[in-house]
Amino acid sequence: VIETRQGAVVPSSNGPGQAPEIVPATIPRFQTELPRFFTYAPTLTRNAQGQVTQKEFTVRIAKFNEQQLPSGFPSTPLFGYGGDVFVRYDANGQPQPAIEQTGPTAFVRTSPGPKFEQTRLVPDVTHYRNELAGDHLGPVDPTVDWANPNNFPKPTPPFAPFPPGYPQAQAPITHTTHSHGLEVLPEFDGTPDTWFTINGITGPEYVSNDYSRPNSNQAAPFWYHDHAFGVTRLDVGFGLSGLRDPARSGRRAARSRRATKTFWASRIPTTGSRPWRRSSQGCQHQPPPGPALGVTRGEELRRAARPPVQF
Ligand SMILES: [Cu+2]
Repeated sequence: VIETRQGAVVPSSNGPGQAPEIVPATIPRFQTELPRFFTYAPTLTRNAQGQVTQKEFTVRIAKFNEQQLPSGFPSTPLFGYGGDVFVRYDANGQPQPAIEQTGPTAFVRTSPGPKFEQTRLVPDVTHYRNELAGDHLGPVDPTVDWANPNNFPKPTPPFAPFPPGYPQAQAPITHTTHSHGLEVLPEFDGTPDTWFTINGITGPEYVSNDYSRPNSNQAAPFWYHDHAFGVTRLDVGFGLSGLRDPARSGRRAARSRRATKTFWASRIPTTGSRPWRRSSQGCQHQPPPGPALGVTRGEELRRAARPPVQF
């Protein structure tokens, strides 16, 4: 017997404008299936032979609300990755994740974010758009070294409690997306000082928020997450993470399910060597895998430039 005491929401004792508090033990467990991930729908560039030579994504990061607690409870204010994704429509007309990368697309924003499904050695260009307007929802701590877009002096004791904390720290919200585990150029890796804000303030190592990446890794699930300096814990906690799947195969559905489980388990093992890959262009033989670790940046890029062999 599952005891449900839905709606056990009490007004916040933190004052007006603050989130209501819910006694954790009153939230019924095992009420909702883990969601499948949507997959970003890229714009494809093809060569004269019709082979895909580049995938282009636009990813919009913004505040939104999502039903993360069981139905009957309030939705949760979050930060989320959004973009055009492949969908199928259920009987209620609601978009659901599509397995095949064809058919209708729609804009969705989810947390965790939609999944990048990528083809090894097909580079991508991803346009990250920081649309996080207004104040951060969590307590930005300006007493640590952090992005500090307003460049205001580090506070000294006695420190202001949160809420309201320090208004100069709560807005604008800094963001950069790190692609965890991918071989990429450092300026397109979302390292902490590459952050940017909705109003054009940028970190000291910012180069561009249009990232290009070679996708040279062996087939494996990877993940992406916010990495802004000093606020990563808050931004990821508020929802900014998602999954990357850099190899397509004929067994896409099985792999998608496996990758989803892997992500939810917060464990990102490699899937090992995969010398064969079936694609819409037929079988492609992969260049021999090199060591996963210890390769130089130059070697990574040479590998990235090496085309797959068609036969
Ligand atoms: Cu990471």
